[in-house]
Amino acid sequence: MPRSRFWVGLFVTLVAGLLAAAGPALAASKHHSKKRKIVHGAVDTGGYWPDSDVQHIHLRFGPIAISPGQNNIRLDVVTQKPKVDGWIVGFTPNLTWTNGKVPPVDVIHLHHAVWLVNGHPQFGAGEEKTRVRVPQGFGMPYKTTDRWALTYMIHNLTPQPTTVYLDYDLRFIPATAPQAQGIVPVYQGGLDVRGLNIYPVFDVHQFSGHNGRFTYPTDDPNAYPNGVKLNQRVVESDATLVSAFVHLHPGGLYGDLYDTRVIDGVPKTVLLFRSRAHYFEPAGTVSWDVAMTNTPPNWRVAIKKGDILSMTSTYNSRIGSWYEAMGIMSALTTATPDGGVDPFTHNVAVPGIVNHGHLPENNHHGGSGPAVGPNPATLPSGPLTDAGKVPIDNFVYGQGDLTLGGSKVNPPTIHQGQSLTFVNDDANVGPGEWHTITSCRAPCNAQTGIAYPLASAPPGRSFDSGELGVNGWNGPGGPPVAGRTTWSTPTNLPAGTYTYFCRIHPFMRGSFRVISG
Ligand SMILES: [Cu+2]
Repeated sequence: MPRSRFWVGLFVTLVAGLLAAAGPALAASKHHSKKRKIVHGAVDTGGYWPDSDVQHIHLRFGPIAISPGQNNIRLDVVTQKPKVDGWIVGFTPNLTWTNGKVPPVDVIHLHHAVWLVNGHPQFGAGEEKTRVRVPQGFGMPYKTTDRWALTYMIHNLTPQPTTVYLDYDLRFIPATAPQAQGIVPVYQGGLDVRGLNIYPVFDVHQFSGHNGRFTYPTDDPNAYPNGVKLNQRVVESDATLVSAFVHLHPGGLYGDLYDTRVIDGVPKTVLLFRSRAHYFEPAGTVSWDVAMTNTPPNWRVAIKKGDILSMTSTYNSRIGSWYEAMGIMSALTTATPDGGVDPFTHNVAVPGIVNHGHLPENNHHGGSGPAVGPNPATLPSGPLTDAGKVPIDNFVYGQGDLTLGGSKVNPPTIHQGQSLTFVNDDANVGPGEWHTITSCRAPCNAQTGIAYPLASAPPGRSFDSGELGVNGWNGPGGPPVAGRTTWSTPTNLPAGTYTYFCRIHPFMRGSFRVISG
């Protein structure tokens, strides 16, 4: 990325942090009281570590060979680490080709990557590429003997193989540096609405929830069937929270961090922070052209032993369905109390700071330009195939694919009450080429991009097959695959022409038709 934008972003972040410091609710950590100074009548509680105090270490994990259409989950040991003990005070993830350029997000997509340190999630990255900045005075302890691993899912939206690296820029302070003196250690105490899980996802169905918004787990009565609330954890000892932000997927609006404490025998819950999705995407809340908000650098919240921290994540359910969505909260916390505001006496849920600006890899939005094929509604009916099968071979739906010529483009046709069965013959190619049949609003034939097509369809006409494949993570049936290679259309679809796409490879489009009688 151009350095100038980085500096502008950092400057905006710092200014926003100073503005936020004017709020009365935020108190300095006692450890850094010597850094206090008066700014416009308010207490300046400090910002991020200045550039002059930190080393910039650029690391690359890879090369990672990406097969055609890949969408699998992998776990690897990471040897690309700092060479000396010290403190990590910043982390900026990216995904690059071997030449260092960043692939467009509609070509190669970083679904997620989580860096595990000694078995615990420490850093994460999604396509929103949130940059972690640790407030000045704090740091994540690092030892050369720490064992690093990476679990990641990189998604090739094309049928061409490629090679990429996961890049990460560390802001680092060696243990021997003078500014390392007195650093207060902070640790990742994050939350996930699906708990600690190799593939923590849930589905958001269009029109679910309330008033066009669906909050997980609140709006899903079956979120935790055995009663264990995966979205919360009990605080084990008094501590201070110093940073928080959330990871969402397109469609996501915000993630909330709450604290519940029993006060005078009555449990009370307060919002600690709402991390909002700030979309640059012209089409709205629908793509990875987004940045999250993170807490200002002077945000300090005193939490107590026995508190219950919890989170929810909220999606826009008016505009589409969001399959395999996520809600993950990063929260840095001290091990022992280091000051901070009591959230039950003061509001700490201050507005966040937009983490970065628009990224050029999100420039291709789609939805216009030359159509990938004809409008299926205008096509004559294809073969009448009640209980028939449509094979999927080499990224093409065998009948009704919008890219096919001749009569093969015509929608396979069934009678109402019957169903058409799709069979993914690519499921076992390489590490697996997994496809979906997902309804999209007709005609669904515009150009592919990060914002098109969307999993939207009129009420009663939506469907999704899941990822058709059998060998997922850890063998048969593991995530993200559905554990089967076939899917049959619902038998209750009203008469009409149905358009669909593959969520994994959105250039794949097709249609089928239901007729009455
Ligand atoms: Cu596909």
